[in-house]
Order: sequence, then C-alpha cells, then structure tokens
Amino acid sequence: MKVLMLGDAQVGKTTYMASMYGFMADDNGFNIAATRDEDRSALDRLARRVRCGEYPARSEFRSEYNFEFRYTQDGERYSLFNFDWLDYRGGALGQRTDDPVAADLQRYLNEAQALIVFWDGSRFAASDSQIHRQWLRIKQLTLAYVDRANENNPLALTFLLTKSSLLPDDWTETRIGADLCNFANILGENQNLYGMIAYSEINANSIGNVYYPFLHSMRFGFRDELTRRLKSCERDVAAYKSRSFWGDLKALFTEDVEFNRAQASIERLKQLNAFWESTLETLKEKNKSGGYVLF
Ligand SMILES: Nc1nc2c(ncn2[C@@H]2O[C@H](COP(=O)(O)OP(=O)(O)O)[C@@H](O)[C@H]2O)c(=O)[nH]1
Ligand SMILES: [Mg+2]
Repeated sequence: MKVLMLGDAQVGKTTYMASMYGFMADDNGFNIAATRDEDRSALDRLARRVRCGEYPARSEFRSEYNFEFRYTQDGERYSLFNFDWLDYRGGALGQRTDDPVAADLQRYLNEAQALIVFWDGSRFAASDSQIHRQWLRIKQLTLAYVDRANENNPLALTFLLTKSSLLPDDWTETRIGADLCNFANILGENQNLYGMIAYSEINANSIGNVYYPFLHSMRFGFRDELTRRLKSCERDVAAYKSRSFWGDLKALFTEDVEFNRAQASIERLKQLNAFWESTLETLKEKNKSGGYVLF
C-alpha cells in the first residue's frame, strides 16, 4: 500500500514523518521498521534530532521510504505488510500539469490508499494571494484523490494542520479556515471516504499528534492485507477438506502438519484483527478530546 504526504515546502512533512517514525519504531504492539538499512540509520538520527527540537535540514532526505508494518508481542514479531511512504515535496505543487513531476504526483494520487494533506497552521491568518492559490491547488489535488473512493476502494484522508502552536484561535473563521471546514463537510458526505482533521505541534517538548493520523492512514491497508491472508489460509483448509477419502484416512494416522499450520494461521490472523479493531476503537473514543476530529 501507499501513503502520500502532500504539502508545500516547509510545512512540516519531514518533521512529521521523523516524529512518527520515532514513535512507531518501538518494537512493541503495532509498529513499523524501515526496510532499507540506509533509511533506518538516517531515520533514527532524524527522529533523535527532532526529539531534541532540531528540525530537519532542507532536502536532506529522499522522498520515498518503505516500511514494514508489524505486530510484536513478548519479543515475538509478526510481519504484516510493507508499505511506501511518499514525502511529496511541495515545490512541485505549483508546477504545470504537463510537467513530469506533476505527472508523478498524479500517479501517486492514483495509487495511494491514504493521503495526508499538510497545511501550515501559521498560514491561516495570511491574506497573501499566493497562499490562497496554494490552498486552491491543494483542494484540486485532494479532489482528484477523493474521486477514486468507492465501495470496493474506501480511502483515508487527513488534513494535518502543522505547527499548531502558531494556529490562530479563530482559524475556522479565516478565509482559508472556513473554506477547509466547508470542504471537509462536503467530503464527509462521501460514505467511502474516511476523513480526519488533526493538529500537530512538534518541538523539543512535544512529539506531536503523530499517532492518530498514522493509525487512520493504515486502516484500509491493514484490512485488505488481513482479508487477503485469511482467504489464502481458508483456501488451504478447504483444499484439505475436499481431498479424497484415502487422503482423509491417511490423515487419521499421521499428523498433518500443513493442515495444523493453516488452522493456527487463521487463529493468529483473527487475533491480530481483534487487536487492530480494538486499536481503531481508541480512535473513536478520543474523538472529542482534542487533537483531531473525524469527518
Ligand atoms: N513550531 C513548529 N515548527 C515546525 C513544526 N514542524 C516543522 N516546523 C518548522 O518548519 C520547518 C520545515 O519543516 P520540514 O519538516 O522540513 O518541512 P517539509 O519541507 O514539509 O518537509 C522546520 O525547519 C521548522 O522550522 C512544528 O510542528 N512546530
Ligand atoms: Mg521535507
């Protein structure tokens, strides 16, 4: 699966990703690991620095990462699936649609199962027309993504308001803020789109609200992978059950390793699904306590 971060240069995408990685790379419960060695050391360093309040240097890292999503309990790791995390540099946002970078973005918008739209919390007050154009462009790209949502392909969308310490109290009454709320209301009518508006402040004292946007972004990737695995195990069990009488008779006297393995896998997957469902439940509970709202 693919998760796409989209936002203008300097809105805080890399900072968010580093902080999210620092939080999620804890090898316990649901967690992630960078699959490439060079990414792992770079991200560890980046996460450590961000935790100390040091922000990433401009264009220090490349824009595509691959992570493994897994579950760890009592030191035992269960690998779930790999996913791409795309840090889409905002510089390309202003480019023309026939530009190769813009075409690349279009491809990402067509493939992602989760989109995180970054908006700088300090940019609500500004009446700058360039910022307004940027917002219109963001909306246009968001619509191109949302358009793909359907019954068989539900999508997750997050508007992440970064640098929330700089977010004006009356942001919902600003021109862009009011438009964002209105936009979310309209998008919320789409039953196949799962939306979130989240606020985040990352500095030396705060790792930011990084967990819930991440969880929200993973929901359909997880669901699809689990369904795929369960179906595969169930096919194995069905194949076992439909085999010949002689095969069954033989199985009575010998231990059928494969059958037992398939049954155990199904149990394990069901258990993981239950853990995941209860994790997603926490997303609903905290809905009203600040940090984010779902739409
Ligand atoms: N106050 C505050 N500043 C932030 C935060 N995140 C990023 N910044 C500032 O924004 C700059 C750009 O962040 P960066 O993550 O590199 O943005 P990117 O270009 O979207 O990847 C940083 O150098 C920080 O000065 C945040 O959560 N709070
Ligand atoms: Mg960056």
